[in-house]
Amino acid sequence: MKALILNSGLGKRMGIYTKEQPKCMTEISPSVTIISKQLKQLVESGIKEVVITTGAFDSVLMEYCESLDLPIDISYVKNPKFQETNYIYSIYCAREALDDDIILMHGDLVIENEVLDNVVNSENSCMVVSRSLPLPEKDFKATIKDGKVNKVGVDLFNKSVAAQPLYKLKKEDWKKWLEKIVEFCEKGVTDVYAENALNELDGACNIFPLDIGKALCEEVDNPDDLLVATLKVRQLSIRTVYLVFSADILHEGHIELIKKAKKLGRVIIGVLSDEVVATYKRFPLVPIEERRAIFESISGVYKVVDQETLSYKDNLLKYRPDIVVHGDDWKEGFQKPIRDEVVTILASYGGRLVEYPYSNRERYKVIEERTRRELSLPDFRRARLKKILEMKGFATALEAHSGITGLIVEQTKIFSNGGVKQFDAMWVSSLCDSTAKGKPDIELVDMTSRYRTIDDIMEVTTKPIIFDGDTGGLTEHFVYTVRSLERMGVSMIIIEDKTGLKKNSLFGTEVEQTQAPIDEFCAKIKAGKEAQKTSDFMICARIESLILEKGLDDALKRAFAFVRAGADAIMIHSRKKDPTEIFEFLKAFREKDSITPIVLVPTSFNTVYEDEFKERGANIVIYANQLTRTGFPAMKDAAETILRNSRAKECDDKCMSIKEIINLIPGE
Ligand code: SPV
Ligand code: MG
Repeated sequence: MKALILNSGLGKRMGIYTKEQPKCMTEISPSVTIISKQLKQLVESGIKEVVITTGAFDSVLMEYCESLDLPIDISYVKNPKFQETNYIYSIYCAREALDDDIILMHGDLVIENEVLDNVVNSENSCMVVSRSLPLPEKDFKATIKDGKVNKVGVDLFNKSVAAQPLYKLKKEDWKKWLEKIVEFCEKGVTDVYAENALNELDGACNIFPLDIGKALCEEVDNPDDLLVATLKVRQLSIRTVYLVFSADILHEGHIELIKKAKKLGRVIIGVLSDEVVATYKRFPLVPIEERRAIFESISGVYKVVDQETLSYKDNLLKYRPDIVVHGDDWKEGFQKPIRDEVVTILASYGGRLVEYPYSNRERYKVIEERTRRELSLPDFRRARLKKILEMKGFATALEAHSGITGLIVEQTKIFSNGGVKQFDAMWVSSLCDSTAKGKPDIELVDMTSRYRTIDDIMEVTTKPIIFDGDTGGLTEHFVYTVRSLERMGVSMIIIEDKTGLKKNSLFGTEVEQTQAPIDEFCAKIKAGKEAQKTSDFMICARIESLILEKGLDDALKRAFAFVRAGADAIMIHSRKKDPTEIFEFLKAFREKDSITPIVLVPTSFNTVYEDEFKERGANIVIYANQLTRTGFPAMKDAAETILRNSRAKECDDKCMSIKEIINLIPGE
């Protein structure tokens, strides 16, 4: 595709401005001329070749254009009869160089970037028109017939629309028009508009009207026009464009979007906070400070601001951008409510939304996959639980006891209010790990086997892991466990203050269980803390006083002692349905310690919502066994159904489809 810019005219009505140079060299903003703006816009639209027709001051123009040093190949064709002919003859002179799709424009047009882009990207031949503007007195008007531009002229006042001499002409359409131009000129008709030749084709050129509304595309014929154009260019230059990035990986799709946004005005980038990204997408690899710095370093980005919510509302009301730019991928799916809100807010103050096709889905998937792999590496994974707690102050974990249950914790998301909700971490429960192996929860499944479970989960997931370490075993063994888990990338071990044969806490006092003496358990915690190599790994002390009905005071005494011994967190357990004793513990503990994270396992006291636990001072809520307790009854039911029916058909409705299974497992 080539551009043809017509600059042979004398521009006499411009007075002093055209005394020593052609009209297109008139400045419309400091150091920007009409032609420099046009050429830069063409370069940015991807045009590589331009033909400029010249006339008066041709060498001044040529020298000027070359001095701009733009990456575009310019050829100049002089109309030797520029004094007595119109631009139809200039085109005739340049005809040999025009065997291509053509962007045809007058050299005195001041055009808004978006308009030129739309013309260049038009699939059909088109001419810029505006149904929103009044018919201009002196400029072109066009009549439309059968959806196409039929006639163009300055005298068409009936049933016409305002039009500007900016066209895209597909080669086959342009050929027809050019042949007519040649015909006119060879007959000696050279003092008319090129459009007079077009009008003889009566719509056969297939030029479609491209309605630009009130966007800027105006000819500068006299100093008044110049003043208006200058003001409009100034207004456009201070127009603000807002776009938000949720991802921490910058790929060419984002850069493309920023480039497009820059053409619309001053770019303000909203960077989603780490918390929002972690909650709604996945944990960000690059923290907000660095993401902010990356965007700030992109040339042409006017301002970078934080966006603390997925909703744009606060920032739209604060910065009132003229335009919001986004890929068109949010028209459907979970982001739609966010988009709807943006549209409503923009409409409330006269802003508008510009959407571009989201074309990098596949590429993005590849990069995202690479990122996920990085997130699953031990150092990244281990540190993440602490980071989530620092960031949000609260995390949820769901039990996983195998690769597939790990994938369920990893991938399960629900979409609501334009956001996504998902679990932050995984709990490798001793109860569920033992149950999956058909064994009782009495520390019978040895560490090697437990590590195998962790490895299976880790191989296919990225979320941080909280490991149920039972009693931690002998202190001499515990230090090795700590180092092994830390090396694997586990984030936290929880050990309970029991000694002897451990039984599951939910048995309570129905079975014999012995609580470890405080000093003995403190020594174990201390040894564990000394054994670990990084500061990321956490040892959480679990207090069984309420389970064993030893009372709140005993629980608190132990909690403070364990914290003093170095515990990074405290888990308080209860098997009562009523959460009162848990609430009492939270209150009393928080009165003295506002920092140490508190972990809860609300299997019995399960009527309380996460928000309430959080408000009362808890930091991690573990759903400790729900996948196991829902999964195995379903399997048992399937087995009985097959036995009852002597075939599997009756099971069908209870089964996940093979397709769903395949989709659950990445890379299948
Ligand atoms: C587990 O999930 O193994 C636990 C929590 O230790 S509980 O079963 O409630 O004791
Ligand atoms: Mg357990």
